[in-house]
This record gives sequence, structure tokens and C-alpha cells, in this order.
Amino acid sequence: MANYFPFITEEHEMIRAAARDFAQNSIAPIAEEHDHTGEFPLKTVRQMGELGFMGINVPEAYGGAEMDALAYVLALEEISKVDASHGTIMSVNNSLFSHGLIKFGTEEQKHKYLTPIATGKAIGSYSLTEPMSGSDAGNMASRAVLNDAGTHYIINGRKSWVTSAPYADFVVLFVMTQPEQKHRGISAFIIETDKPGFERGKTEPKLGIRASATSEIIFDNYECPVENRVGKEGDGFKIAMAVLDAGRIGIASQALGIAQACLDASVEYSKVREAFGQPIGSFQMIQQKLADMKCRVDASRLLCYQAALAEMHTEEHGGRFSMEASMAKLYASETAMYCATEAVQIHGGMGYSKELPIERYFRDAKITEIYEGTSEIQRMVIARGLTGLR
Ligand code: COS
Repeated sequence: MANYFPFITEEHEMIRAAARDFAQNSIAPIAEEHDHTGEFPLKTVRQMGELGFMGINVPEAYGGAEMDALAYVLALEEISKVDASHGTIMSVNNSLFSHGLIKFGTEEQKHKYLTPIATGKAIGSYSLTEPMSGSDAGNMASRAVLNDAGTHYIINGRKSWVTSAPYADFVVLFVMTQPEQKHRGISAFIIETDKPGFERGKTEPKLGIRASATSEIIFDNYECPVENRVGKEGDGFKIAMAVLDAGRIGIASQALGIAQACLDASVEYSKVREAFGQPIGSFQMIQQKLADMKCRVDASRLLCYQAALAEMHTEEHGGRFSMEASMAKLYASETAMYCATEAVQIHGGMGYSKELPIERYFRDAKITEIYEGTSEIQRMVIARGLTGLR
């Protein structure tokens, strides 16, 4: 496909091509099996780390590829087009874990934690959600209390829906240090999961992205050294939200990959499947579906590019890109669900069968409308950005 976009450089094309090759050659042959068994694809994840896909924005000094937000969008679309589970694991290491440390971490934290994550030698997680707080992220029950010596925080509580947690070496955790201050009393910490007081709950059986493992994590008098706090006490909510802005661009790219896969499969099928003596692509009702899918996929891609460019702009000029990130995530995730639904319909019985990956795309698409902020939350962020009202 011709590159119409002057902001997509040769370097961008190289990472896109490398991600596409890896996805098609190394992920495609195992995607179905891992979806079926739910087994975490540790081997390919490590290989993605060696190729630089696990720390695309991480500076080279900490083992990353030191590329921009657009490179991340391009690579993540290609990986997710083949398998959204790999896309999920890649996005957590890149944005949810690394972004906050790149922006708010100390030099020591970056060396110690970014390097293994960016090279794929370690798996990262991000933990904000609790059993009783999801969209209302500022309302959490888990606590961190500084000990008398002022050396460690003692952490207690239970966090839920933590992506990659069953395999995570490190977790960026958000808990209350000053509960009376509500969201301004939340602080961020880096957790090492091999220390006493950290436990994992059962791995969640999920509808989609089944090869990406998700579980609760439980803290029982976990001792976290003060040097593992990220930012100042009380900075946690803003760090969590800033990280989610970057993360939402990743989920938008993942959704875009799923949507493109649905469109590609549907175009091919409509050319070879015949009914009433003609390829079904000759029928106007199929043509309408293909045309609408194509317009939405391309519009989603433009919103992803816009969001990445907005992120790159704020890196130089300050400000926020919350609205652009939410627009990309909202539109691309609803497009993924739309395209997956239409792809199943176009494929008919074969779309419903496990013989083709279409039903996997359908199951995988749904989560993109839920995690890292539901579609309802994205609409709220967009409207607040427009009006400035709370
Ligand atoms: N970047 C930096 N700061 C941000 C921010 C962002 N994207 N969004 C909000 N803030 C700041 C605000 O500026 C405000 O600062 P002050 O305390 O100085 O006034 C503070 O954070 C609180 O903001 P706000 O009043 O908008 O917070 P709300 O409680 O209304 O929550 C929503 C805002 C709903 C948008 C937020 O809670 C959210 O995104 N929820 C969804 C969480 C989510 O995605 N969960 C999934 C987790 S990953 S599976």
C-alpha cells in the first residue's frame, strides 16, 4: 500500500515491516493453539523483546528501541492483526508499565526496571482496578502506610483484573497513602513480585485475549522500599491517568489491527465464496458491509495517527493528549466490534466455526471497548475536553 503520510518515515516503515514479518512468521502459527489452551506465549514474548517490540519508546540507554509514539502504533497494529493476545502483552509492557517510568521514574528506577522489561526478559503489569473500583478509579481501598523508620511502605489490599499479572516480574501499583485526600491521596509504587507479602489470585477465565493472562493480586503486609515510590506521595492518580492516555493509544492500535484482520478476511472470502452462482462479493448487501468496514477501519487508523502525533507534540510542548487518545480508543474499539460482527455475518457458518480465526477476532474485539477505560469513560473524557466542564 502506498504511503500517503509524510510523517511516516523510512524508519517507521522498517519497524512496521519487522512487526508484520514477526507476526506472520512466528505468531500466526501458534495463535490458535494459545487461544484454545489459554497458555501465555512466553517464548514469542521473549523474542519480541529481543526484536525491540517490548520497549519501543524506551530510551536506548535503558535497553529500548527509542522510537516515537507513531512507531508504537504501527508495530502494535501489525502484531494485533495476527493475534490480539500478543498485542495485549506488548501494550502492557510498552505503555502501562514503561510509560510511567520513562516520564516519572528516577534514574535508578529506570535502569533497574525498564531495562529487563524493554528487552522482554521480564514481564510488566499495571494495577489500578479493585473489586469495587473500576471506572471510578480514584475510589480505592488498598493502603500503603509508611513504617516508623520511614524506610518502607507496608501495603495491604486486593487488586483485580491485572493484565499479565500471573507472569509479571514487576507491577506498577496504585494505592492510597492518604485516604482522606481521595484521589489526591493515591501514590504509585514499583512492586517486585518475588517478595513476601505478594500473592496472585486465580487466573481469570476470559471470553477473549485468552493467551494474555489476567488475575487478581493480593498484598498482605508487603514491604515496599521508599525508593520504589514513583513520583511524590499523592501523585499517583495523575500518573495513572497520564499512563492511561498513552495506553489508550495502544488499545486503539490493537483494535485497529483486529478490525483490519476482519476486513482482510471478509474481502478474501467474499471473492471466493459463491451463492446463487456468483461470488457473494457481487451482492450489494455484502458490498455495503465491506465498504462500511473499510471506511471505519481507515478512519480509526487516522485517529490513531492523530493521537500518536498529539502525544509526540505534547512531549515537546507540554499539555495533554487525553482527548485525542480517547477518540482513537473509542472509535477504533467500536470499529473492531463492528467489523468482527460483520465478518462473522459475511462468513456465515464458517464465521461461527473454530476452523477459522473470525470467531477469535469477534471474542478478542470486545475487550477493547472495556479495558483501559470503557467506551462510556472515553465519551466522558472527550466531552469534558470539549466543554471544560466536570
Ligand atoms: N493526565 C493528567 N492528569 C489528569 C488526567 C490525565 N489524563 N485526567 C485527570 N487528571 C487530573 C485532573 O486534572 C485532576 O487534577 P486536580 O486534582 O489537580 O484537580 C485530577 O486528575 C482528577 O481528575 P478528574 O476530576 O477528572 O477525575 P475523576 O475522578 O472525575 O475521573 C475519569 C476521571 C473518569 C476520566 C478517570 O477516573 C478514568 O479515566 N477512569 C477510568 C479508569 C480506567 O481506565 N480504568 C481501567 C484501568 S486499566 S484495565
